[in-house]
Amino acid sequence: MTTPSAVPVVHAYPDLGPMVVSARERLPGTEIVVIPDEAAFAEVIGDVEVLFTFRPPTGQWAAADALRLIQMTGAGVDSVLPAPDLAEHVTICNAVGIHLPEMAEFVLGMVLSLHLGVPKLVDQQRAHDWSWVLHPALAGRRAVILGTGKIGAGCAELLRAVGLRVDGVSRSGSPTEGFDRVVTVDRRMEVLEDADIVVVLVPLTPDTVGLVGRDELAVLASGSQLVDVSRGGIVDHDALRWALREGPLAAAALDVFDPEPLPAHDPMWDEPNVLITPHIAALSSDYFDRLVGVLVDNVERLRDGRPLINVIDRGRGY
Ligand code: OXD
Repeated sequence: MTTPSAVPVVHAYPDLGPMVVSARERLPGTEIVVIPDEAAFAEVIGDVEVLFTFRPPTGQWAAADALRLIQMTGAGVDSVLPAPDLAEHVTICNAVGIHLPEMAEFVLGMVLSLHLGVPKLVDQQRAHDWSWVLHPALAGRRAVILGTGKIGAGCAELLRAVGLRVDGVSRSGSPTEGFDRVVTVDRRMEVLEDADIVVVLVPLTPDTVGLVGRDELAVLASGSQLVDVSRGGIVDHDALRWALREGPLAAAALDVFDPEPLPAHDPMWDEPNVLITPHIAALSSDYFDRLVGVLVDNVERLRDGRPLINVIDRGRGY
């Protein structure tokens, strides 16, 4: 390992535009260098001490001799992990803590939009069709949130505010404030059975790939809906199309895909009763400012030898 510098240089990959400008203003005395592309990444990785990034190139960590901190720009760290070639002493931090209230507002907005039949109403408007789309009250129905961390709890609070009962699924199954009931992942069928709304919020790890498949979708209540704001790969899209066409699902709002952007030929674009958004559930005009705040905080902590915030447990993957 090379000797760490007192004031680490921060490298941003790729060019994170206004965030770099803001980081320079808020970290006077710290050099912030932009790595524009993958070729440049390979050239400089040996000198990088702090990396500020969303999707870094893979397979190059063995050369990252000076690296101390990877500060991710979002909650998910699936674009880095697993990283067997990344030295153990490198800390990975995420940006959890800056997603609320906007992400919960987004989830509530999608739940209401699907419940009110907005995709169908928009189609009708385009066709100049004045037909009623009627729906029962949302209050009194039951939602299940897969993932009961900070963001899940924020979503639960808003869903409860419109009269929903909210159950949760988490790794530990521990009772969590804001949830009526929480079960472990292996008991998820107990809460999914007859659920009216499913919100997917778990991180993408080897354990969660395909977590929501045909079995999980088949037991939902007739006329149910699914909102996916997690990562592509957690909800099985073949199973989802089956559940929308032949199973109990009435509608879905999908913000995340694998790959992204969703390719133009993907059949999901044309699926009736599906709302597609371009991975924006957490984003608001304030997100980037808060994100720079997390970077600034962690760089100052690193410089002062204080504990970092939002440290990822590499074994768990979040
Ligand atoms: C995140 C995201 O990981 O927005 O935070 O996808």
